[in-house]
Amino acid sequence: MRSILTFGACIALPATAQDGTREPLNERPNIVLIYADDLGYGDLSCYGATRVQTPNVDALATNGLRFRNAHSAAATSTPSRYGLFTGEYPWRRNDTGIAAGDAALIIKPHRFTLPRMFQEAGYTTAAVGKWHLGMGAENGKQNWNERVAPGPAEIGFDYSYIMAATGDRVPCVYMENQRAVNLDPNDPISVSYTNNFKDEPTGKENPELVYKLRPSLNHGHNMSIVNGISRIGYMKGGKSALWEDENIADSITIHAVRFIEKNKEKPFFLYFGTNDIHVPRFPHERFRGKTEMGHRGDAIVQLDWSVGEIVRALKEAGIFENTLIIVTSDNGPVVDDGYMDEAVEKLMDHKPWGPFRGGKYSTFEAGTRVPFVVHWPGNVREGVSDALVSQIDMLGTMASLIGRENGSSIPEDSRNQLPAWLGIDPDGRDYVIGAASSLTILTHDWKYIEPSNASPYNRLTNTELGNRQADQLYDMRSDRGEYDNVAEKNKLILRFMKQILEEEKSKGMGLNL
Ligand code: NG6
Ligand code: CA
Repeated sequence: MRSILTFGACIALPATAQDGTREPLNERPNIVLIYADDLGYGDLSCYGATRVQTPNVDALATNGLRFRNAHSAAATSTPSRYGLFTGEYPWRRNDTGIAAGDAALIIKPHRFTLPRMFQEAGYTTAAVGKWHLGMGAENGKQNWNERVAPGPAEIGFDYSYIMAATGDRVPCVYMENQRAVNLDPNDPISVSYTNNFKDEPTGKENPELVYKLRPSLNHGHNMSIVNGISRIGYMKGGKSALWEDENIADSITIHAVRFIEKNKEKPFFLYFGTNDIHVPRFPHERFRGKTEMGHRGDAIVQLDWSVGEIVRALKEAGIFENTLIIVTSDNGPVVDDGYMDEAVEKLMDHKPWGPFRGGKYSTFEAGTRVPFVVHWPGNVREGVSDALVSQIDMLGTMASLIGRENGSSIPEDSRNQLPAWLGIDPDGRDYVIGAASSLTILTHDWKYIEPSNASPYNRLTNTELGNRQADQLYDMRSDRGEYDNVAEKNKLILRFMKQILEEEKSKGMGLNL
């Protein structure tokens, strides 16, 4: 592997290649990873949306690099985040599916992780916002009234201010450094994912108490009611600590901004996992009505506001130029994901999935093809890239950037794609594996979806899941919408794709890493 210095020397950036005066890459930029939730390829105006304007992300795209073939590691949150932080494909283990709100920490504390690598390099690290990787040592055994460990600190984050799981799952409290914020010790929190607590209202039995957003039929978000919205799971107590959904963006953004202000003197890595635009979508009133698409559109505007605040904080701290910012999403879009927020009714001609088929949960492209913008003035080539890139490479790529590619601890799945991420290499990966209910493999030209007995359609969310009992092969050059299965016509390509997937699988599945 090349060191950062040889990298700088052998791939000089074009702007200065001729006069040769370019400084070597700064090895210690701050890194801000803005990880949106359920934001689709077509949900930003810089990706073609016209029903919603996202000027703050667009500015990063204009002055940075916007990728058109970028992928999350999976089509849902937990496995994508697992891949992002460990550099290992989540499907190598069989317990990285959507985590319950009382799931134990999925990443083993001894593992080498993205934040750990930054820490070892002298960075201060923070996780702010959505976590969804579990907390505590054992499923369902957390005491939410004490410090819950292991958690972010045990895998390398110096500071954390997180939502343990998702907005629609209990416990609905912020955890700062793994302790519930603003908790009254006389009103302790109890959480259960199996039984309700005596005399506690639920969305199912007490719909009259659900005054902000009603759950969609049959999705199951009808258990405990927290501040006017019923959730998945049961909780009681902790009244003073419960979040108000309309304030979540403000709260996590303020904590991210504070972290930036406090740490501006030395290098830091900030993971900022937004709650937007996951359900329940209930943006602050100052964003409501900003689009004609209802809460879903307005939540995109709110997300863009958060991005703007982060940028502003970096500028005010005088470190904007020396910060590499990435904006991306954990998985593709979904319209109705459990609440009657009029997202379906008011979608109009907006296409959250862009030109692709499927969406969140799907093996079709829209499941994992996500917006991906890299901004780093003077170091990233500005424009648009069609390189094939994946979030699974975050660890390998950042290791190269900060000169920490000390080999053995970085899983083989996570590659150094720095030249592609900076816009120097127009190609990126040869292939990337995607994970939903089955595995997929995508090269520049072809997409293969392995046979699966899983359901082809999610009736609740109206998503084509892409599962078929037969092999599927699509020619992405002429059919990026994945409508014409050419598996029968292209036996050689099919065999080749299956072979790569088999080889990847043979490196390990069902592991307990
Ligand atoms: C699903 C939820 C959905 C959402 C998702 C996780 C149901 C029917 N649906 O199980 O509402 O919470 O989990 O989304 O329970 S993710 O983006 O965090 O992966
Ligand atoms: Ca998600």
